[in-house]
Amino acid sequence: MLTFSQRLKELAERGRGVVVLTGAGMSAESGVPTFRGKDGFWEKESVEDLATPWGFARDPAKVWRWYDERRRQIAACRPNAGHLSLAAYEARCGDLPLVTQNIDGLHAAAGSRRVLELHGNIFRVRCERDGLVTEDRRTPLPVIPPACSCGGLLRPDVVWFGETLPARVMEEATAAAESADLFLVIGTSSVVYPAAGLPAVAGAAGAWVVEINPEETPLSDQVDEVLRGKAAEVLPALLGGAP
Ligand code: BV8
Repeated sequence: MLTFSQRLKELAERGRGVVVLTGAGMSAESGVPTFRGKDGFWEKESVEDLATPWGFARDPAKVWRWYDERRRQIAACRPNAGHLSLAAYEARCGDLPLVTQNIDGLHAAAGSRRVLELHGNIFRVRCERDGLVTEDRRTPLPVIPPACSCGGLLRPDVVWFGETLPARVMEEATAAAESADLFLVIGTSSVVYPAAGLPAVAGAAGAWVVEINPEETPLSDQVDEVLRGKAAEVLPALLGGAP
């Protein structure tokens, strides 16, 4: 049985100055595979080949086959009770900066409005030639690798290893962490930077930092409170469910 500290209950009840950071574990109960851990992507695939600009330059078709399969998987997934709880909580509180490392779009699909996508979105594509970014939800893709109308090669509009995060989004996420009273870290292994550095920014600025994860992570012994459970179970218990 999960228990919440008095401090957490009061901060969650107050509903002001709450900031959320999510990772792949947030979408696990929607059926989206995570990256690390049992059956994780990185168990079967090489990060270097699939989630880096040099891997894409070397073999764009191979990278696109991987993303096309992930797009197909994610297109069949729906927001879970955790996503819906966060969206309902934002509607009640009026504002909830929701920083996510996820590229699946499930927070927005659940109705969350202020979603800060640090690592981009798997249903957006960007032209390597003219930089044009467009939404593309075709699954499967008709041609691999897909081409822009200008003839340039399209790439997923996501942030790969070795690429910098969108500056404005990262600035907004950092500012939110710096002014948080309560910082919820949900479903992330906390190993990928700079996203994994945000809980320390929030803690240094005085936030009560809470990890929601069924497993231990490198962050576990640095936070103020650990809720050892699944996002779709803990969040409705802590923040209330969807209406
Ligand atoms: C950068 C998008 C500046 C693509 C991703 C060498 C060269 C260059 C950079 C580096 C380098 N060495 C290190 C770095 C920095 C690097 C980094 O941090 N590497 C790590 C691995 C050491 N970072 C970068 O490269 C970043 N850019 O630093 O730019 C720069 C530039 C040039 C040179 C130097 C520096 C860019 C990082 C972004 C990479 N893109 N994804 C795609 O998705 O296809 S990262 C990828 O990992 C996803 O975004 C994912 O979200 C992210 C983190 O993983 P998690 O979300 O935490 O998922 P994971 O599976 O790991 O964990 C799931 C967790 O959920 C687990 O803890 C599990 O217990 C829990 N869970 C499971 N079920 C549930 C649950 N929790 C709750 N409920 C459940 N039901």
